[in-house]
Amino acid sequence: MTPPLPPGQHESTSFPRFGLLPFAHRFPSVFHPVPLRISGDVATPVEAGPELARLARVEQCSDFHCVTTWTRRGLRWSGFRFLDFYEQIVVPLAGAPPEARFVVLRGQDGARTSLPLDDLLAPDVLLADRLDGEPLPIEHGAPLRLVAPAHYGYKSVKHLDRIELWRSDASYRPFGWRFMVHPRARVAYEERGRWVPGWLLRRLYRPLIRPTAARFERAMQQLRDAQGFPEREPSRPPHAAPPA
Ligand SMILES: Nc1nc2c(c(=O)[nH]1)N[C@H]1C(S)=C(S)[C@@H](COP(=O)(O)O)O[C@H]1N2
Ligand SMILES: [Mo]
Repeated sequence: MTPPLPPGQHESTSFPRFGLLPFAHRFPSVFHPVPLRISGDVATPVEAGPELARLARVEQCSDFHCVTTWTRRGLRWSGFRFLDFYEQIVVPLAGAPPEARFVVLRGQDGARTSLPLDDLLAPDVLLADRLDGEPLPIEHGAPLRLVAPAHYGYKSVKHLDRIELWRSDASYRPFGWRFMVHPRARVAYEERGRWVPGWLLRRLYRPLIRPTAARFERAMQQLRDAQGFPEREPSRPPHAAPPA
């Protein structure tokens, strides 16, 4: 039996390309795997490229909950646990301080968000590069995205290329209106936004779903038309390690 949906969510039959409107027409500059830059309060800022591919690959089926109330159930992601990435790359290579508490995640399109480090170390948080048995499409965050199933979709940054570890959130400026951004955004607690209750945001957001999805799809179609995109690089597996 499928478990009930979280409070205020309804099941979507499609999985639309989605986000805040300013990002509809922004795309990553690089679609093939890019190194993940790790910086902030670390001893040595580093880039993780082939190191990522050496982590244990995991497959995971999870539901995806957008804050505007649509949920896409049973997406089959493949990638690497953030926990493994943290323990095997960030701590030893970048020298993350034991007091690091706060993580800023940035996408190639300029999108950014943050989460407490503890939330990211949950075993179901992935750095995903595949979806439903295929390389991650541009629509859904190529070449690499975060997948944090217990959090609203706006924490799952697409086109991820930078991660910053910080001791505090002192200098972080979230994108968008403050009321729309909850520091944790846990779906189970309906932490849709800050100050404004979840049940009220449901009503404000629902009418925006269709026009937003339509805008994102139009922008994607324009990119396909303009570039003959997306054309994948057939010979190159995502995050392939260089030949030994
Ligand atoms: N880089 C980037 N990441 C992003 C967004 C975005 O616009 N740009 N939108 C967020 C929001 S609000 C949602 S609901 C999901 C949508 O993911 P999808 O486009 O794969 O459905 O991505 C999140 N991550
Ligand atoms: Mo969203």
